[in-house]
Amino acid sequence: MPKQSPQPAASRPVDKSEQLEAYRAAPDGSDLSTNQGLPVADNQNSLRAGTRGPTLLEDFIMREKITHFDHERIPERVVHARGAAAHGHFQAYESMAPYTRAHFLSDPALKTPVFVRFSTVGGSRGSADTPRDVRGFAVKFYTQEGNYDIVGNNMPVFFIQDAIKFPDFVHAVKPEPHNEIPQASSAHDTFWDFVSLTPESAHMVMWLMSDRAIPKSYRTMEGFGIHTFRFINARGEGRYVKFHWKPLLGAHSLVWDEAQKLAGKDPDFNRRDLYEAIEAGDFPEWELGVQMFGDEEADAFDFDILDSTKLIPEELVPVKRIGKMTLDRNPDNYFAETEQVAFCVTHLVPGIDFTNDPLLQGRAFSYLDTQISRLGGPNFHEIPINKPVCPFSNGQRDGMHRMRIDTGNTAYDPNSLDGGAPREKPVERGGFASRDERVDGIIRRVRSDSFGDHFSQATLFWNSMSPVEQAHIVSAFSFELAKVEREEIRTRVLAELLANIDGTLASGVAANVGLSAPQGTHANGRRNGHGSNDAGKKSVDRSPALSLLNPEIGKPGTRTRKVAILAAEGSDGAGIRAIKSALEGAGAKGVVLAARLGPLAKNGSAAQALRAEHTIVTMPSVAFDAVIVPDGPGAVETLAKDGDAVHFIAEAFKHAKPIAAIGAAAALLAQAGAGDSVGKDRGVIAGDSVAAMMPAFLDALGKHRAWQRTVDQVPA
Ligand code: HDE
Repeated sequence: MPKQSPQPAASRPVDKSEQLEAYRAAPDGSDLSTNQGLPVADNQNSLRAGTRGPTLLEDFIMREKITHFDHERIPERVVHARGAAAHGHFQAYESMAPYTRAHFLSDPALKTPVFVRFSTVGGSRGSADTPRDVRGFAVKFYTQEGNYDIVGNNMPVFFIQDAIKFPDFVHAVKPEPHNEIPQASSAHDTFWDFVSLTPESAHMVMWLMSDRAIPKSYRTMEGFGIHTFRFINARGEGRYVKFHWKPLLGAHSLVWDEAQKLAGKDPDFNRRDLYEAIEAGDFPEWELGVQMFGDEEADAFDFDILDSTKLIPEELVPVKRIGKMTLDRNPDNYFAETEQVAFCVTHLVPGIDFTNDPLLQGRAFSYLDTQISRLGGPNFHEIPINKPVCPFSNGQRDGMHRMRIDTGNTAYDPNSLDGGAPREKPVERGGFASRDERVDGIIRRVRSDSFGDHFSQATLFWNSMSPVEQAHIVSAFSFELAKVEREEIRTRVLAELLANIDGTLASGVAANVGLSAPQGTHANGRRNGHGSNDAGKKSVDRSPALSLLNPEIGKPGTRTRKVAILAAEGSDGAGIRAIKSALEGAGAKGVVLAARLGPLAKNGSAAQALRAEHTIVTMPSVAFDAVIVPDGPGAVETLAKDGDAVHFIAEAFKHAKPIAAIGAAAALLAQAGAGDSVGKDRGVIAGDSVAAMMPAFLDALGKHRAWQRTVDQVPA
């Protein structure tokens, strides 16, 4: 018998970047070769019989190259196909040991590497970043006890309560099967058909029609684990937990017209923003928050904590911020990392466990299963981006693309030949144990009565919105339903969903889609009746934490804002410099745009050294947070005659963005239809000098948008 060799697993935890280093291949000036290392002398011509003759099958060099190319694609994710990702780390603020034995949450000195993938849900891999959609927010923690994934979204609830409905929901929202239209949009018959027949979707549909569905940036999105999970401490004591990610820049959204235009003008808008922010050293940061509660509190809520169509209002259980995640490194290779990363809700660490949420239970099956077809077999954990940084060892062997060369001849447990290794690790020494939970019941297909209230929280969401956000929700429903071809579906959405949520919402949308406002069937699917609070159950009528206009959520701030400076030959160079430095001082960035690239003046003036960094048509107003037009002899006249420049300002006005003009440039405000708003606290500022205009401009910039502006009459 050959001598037994030790298990080959790494013997110590490693840094994730250090681990990936072993796989990185930078161009090193080496000679061109085949995958077998054969040096290639001619990469321009295939092997031919005669100069004008047929190509020979014998040309194995060409065949290897084309065969590899033919297989360059893997199946895209069935949902969340379009995404962008980044590396970073997580650090706890304090030890969470009283609540969970998860090691990565136990020590504030510990930096745990993370890889985070943001995504849209409905669109295919090549679709745009900004459709109205849910965003995925999936975090992989490479902990020293194995990989832990929080596979969440940017909304705290979901469309359905039971995993068995997921294929139905996804088939309804995806492009229709007969013509594969529309791409990345819920504005079509099958989606609204399904949700109008599925009252449990009411709450999530409200989120989808809200501004949360068009985030300005991945960096300004909240994230949610959605389901109720469980923390378990070293004494085996459990409590429920909901996970939240709170962006330090605050949560901000686009406006719908802007989102649609971006889908054409810069389909990579969110992905580019994430990439560029990290390259610029503006590292995105989120705090991890937890809502923790016990069985008694869970029983006191007027909803079931196992129902993923419900959230726990922060006013009932506050969010405790327990640590910070910073994303500080872009992937080296999109395919190797962002495409091949495999998140699974079953990637747990000791101290964190599931609950019986029927949606989560189904997910616990789905994620591993999907990776097997997407990544071609059961060994996807060996792909560098998926590989744990801690040692791992077991008797699993072989399969497609096995990388690890297991030596020795024991792939079974128990064994005596390899000294019994690898051995189980008892719970006391850190082994994972599933929760102890008593379950009594009859096996049957059933939905708990406690899941029956489908409308109270949809109404809560509506009531928690500011008037501006409510107006956006009415517009969003109206837009989507106006795209629904069948009137009976529109009617059903109004009667079965909206009228049961709020009468003003229903009548507002009905008027826009040419239907009369129906009466709701309130008794159906609302447990307590609107706003009431019977049976001593805990609930709230409003949750300020749900509104983006709450300064705690949509935090004011100028950091990393991008401001267009519209210039032309003759623009005041000193003024532009002053604008740029004032913006930099506020952590924002000014970008000079003109009709043409290059110097802004022929000679002599201060503007000569200034160059247009982009042209007005390649960087449209939708790509910026705000716009400033500097003064300058001749420049203002040039801009006034440039339709693209005037449209730029008008569009920024339409999208409620801060606008400032200096000196004679104020005339452009009037030309763009923004003149009446000057000096009326509507984010339109005119000043004689940069110094005079800047404080009011920065204040408006920090507030994200000037919602107090009326823009309905402004052409889009
Ligand atoms: Fe997913 N989901 N999902 N999902 N999900 C996938 O896994 C699934 C659900 C979420 O960036 C798939 O690797 C089922 C809720 C994110 O790679 C698949 C159900 C939430 C991502 C899958 C749900 C999510 C996925 C497709 C109902 C928020 C992207 C490709 C029971 C908490 C992760 C893949 C990434 C991806 C199944 C519902 C979030 C098919 C069956 C609820 C962020 O396994």
